[in-house]
Amino acid sequence: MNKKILITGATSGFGKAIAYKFAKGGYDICITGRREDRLKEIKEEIEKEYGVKVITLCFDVRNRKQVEAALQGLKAHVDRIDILVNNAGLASGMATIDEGDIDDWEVMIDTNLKGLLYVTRQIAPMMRAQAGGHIINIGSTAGKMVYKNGNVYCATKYGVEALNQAMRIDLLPYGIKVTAINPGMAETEFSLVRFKGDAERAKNVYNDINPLRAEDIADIAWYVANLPPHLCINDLTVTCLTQATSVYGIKEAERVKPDGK
Ligand code: NDP
Ligand code: 8X3
Repeated sequence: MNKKILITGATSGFGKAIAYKFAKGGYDICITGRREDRLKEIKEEIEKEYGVKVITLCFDVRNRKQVEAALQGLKAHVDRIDILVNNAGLASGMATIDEGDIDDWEVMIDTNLKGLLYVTRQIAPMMRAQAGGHIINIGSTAGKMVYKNGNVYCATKYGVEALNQAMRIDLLPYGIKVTAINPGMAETEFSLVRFKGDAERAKNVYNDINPLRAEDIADIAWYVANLPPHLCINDLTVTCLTQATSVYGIKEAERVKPDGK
């Protein structure tokens, strides 16, 4: 029987790439998100390409009742979940604390923290009962160091960092691995969402930095999920070559190349 992975926020970016990576590796997949058309498209493509089973669950992670109903329903169809990837998340806006839009703050807190908790609260008991499993939390370099105008987004990712540690402690007796993957700048739909559809501003974020790609994070998720049973990577931070921290980076043009240019 194939292993099973549940990935939240799999309609684009990291989540989608992780779905394809694990499907290719022979996992049955459960993908979630709010955009049902995309979920259906991905399901069709993965089933055709890799012959594994794909379950789609369309819900908003901010809505506790929707999360509970969808994941209770899932439990009626699958006997176990081997891996949960808590990935669904976003940044909304960028502003100083005195000018920030409170609606943006609520969206980020409700999605990145409360949504992650609602999902985990449904799946952790299942993993406890099966005495094993792996929770992979997608944090960020923004949860390691605060940057200007990042205030509330950073706070949510610091929260994910705290929850990642807490989950590992709480779930230790049940052989459940808990890993945070903390990416730096990655070109997905992240900035398009943050800047509310302003494609030019979003594109500009990644100008001449050779950013991380969604597939890089999928490769890392595959690596951390396929270590020997007695090993658990607790916390992994990854940036592109032009980024040192969430506040310091350079352009590709500034990087000294092996030929001295
Ligand atoms: P994308 O915008 O490409 O993907 C975000 C995913 O989250 C989408 O599938 C979206 O699905 C889902 N999502 C967002 N809000 C909700 C919601 N309320 N309910 C259900 N699903 C939701 O961005 P990324 O792939 O880059 O982001 C994935 C994670 O990685 C996020 O947690 C982000 O904070 C984190 N991250 C991103 C970095 C980057 O630079 N790109 C770096 C570090 C961390 P849908 O819209 O269909 O609901
Ligand atoms: C996303 C990376 O640097 O835009 O978490 O906050 S950053």
